[in-house]
Amino acid sequence: MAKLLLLTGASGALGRWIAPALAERGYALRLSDISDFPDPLPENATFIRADLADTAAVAELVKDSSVVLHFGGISTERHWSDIIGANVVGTVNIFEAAKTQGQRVVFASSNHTIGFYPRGAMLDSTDPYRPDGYYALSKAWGELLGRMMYDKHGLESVHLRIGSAVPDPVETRHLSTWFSQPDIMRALIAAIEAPVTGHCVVWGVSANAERWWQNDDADRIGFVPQDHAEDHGPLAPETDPIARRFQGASFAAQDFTRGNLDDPA
Ligand code: NAI
Ligand code: 15L
Repeated sequence: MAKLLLLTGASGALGRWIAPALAERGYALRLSDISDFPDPLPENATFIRADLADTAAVAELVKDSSVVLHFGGISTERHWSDIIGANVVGTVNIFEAAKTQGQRVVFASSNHTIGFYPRGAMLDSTDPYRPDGYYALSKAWGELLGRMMYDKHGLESVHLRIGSAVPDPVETRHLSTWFSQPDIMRALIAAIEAPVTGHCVVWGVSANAERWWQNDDADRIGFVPQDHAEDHGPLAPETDPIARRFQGASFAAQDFTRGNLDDPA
């Protein structure tokens, strides 16, 4: 029988193309979001509207699924009080519900967990967090929650630290951060189908020549990216000097008030 995947954030930019792509590969889908799914439902898919901050509703969503793909939540920098409910409480609700039946969680984490590293710095997935805002902190929280859930309860999770998941690269930074749609599907299938994952952190980035990220747990799930941002060009340069300096770009630049950039890191 086909695996039943729960996909949160199904009505979002990524959810709307991940859902039909997973359906085409034969998975049964339980889609969920706080907003209605705007497209015709893919084959073998149902949709349940729910707020991730609603503990009981999330428990029902997760129940009897095979794997949870947790893509729901706020996906940009916002006031911390908005982020707490959807991203912090919401992600606890997902992991606590998964703990009951032992579903693996695939978490849509973000490059913004390390957004305050300078551009060009080559990072391993084990390098210390340098979150570039409250959104980024909520993603670091999700990764650490997964770490604790595995160490304490043996609950598996795969944390995809996604760079820029856009159909085509459109700015210079994307030469480093782009994550193509086919590569996202490769990563998701690997995360769903790997016999064992433990807790792992995998850079969600294509095989870009100028990528800044290396040495992660991709081998453990058998994910090999194949696409290259440099095949798409030329790309527009960014103008904001703060954004240009940091890996997290505009997220790092938002509400940036540190005066002297020459102070110690
Ligand atoms: P998006 O903002 O288009 O989709 C997120 C979805 O979550 C929306 O449909 C929204 O209605 C839903 N949502 C928000 N609050 C909710 C709540 N309280 N309860 C239930 N659903 C709620 O974002 P996108 O681009 O599709 O990203 C999907 C995931 O991947 C997000 O978690 C994002 O942080 C992560 N990600 C995306 C990247 C990208 O390049 N698109 C890069 C890094 C991470
Ligand atoms: C993210 O985490 C955001 O959700 C997405 O909208 C992009 O801005 C992406 O990072 C990025 O860094 O390009």
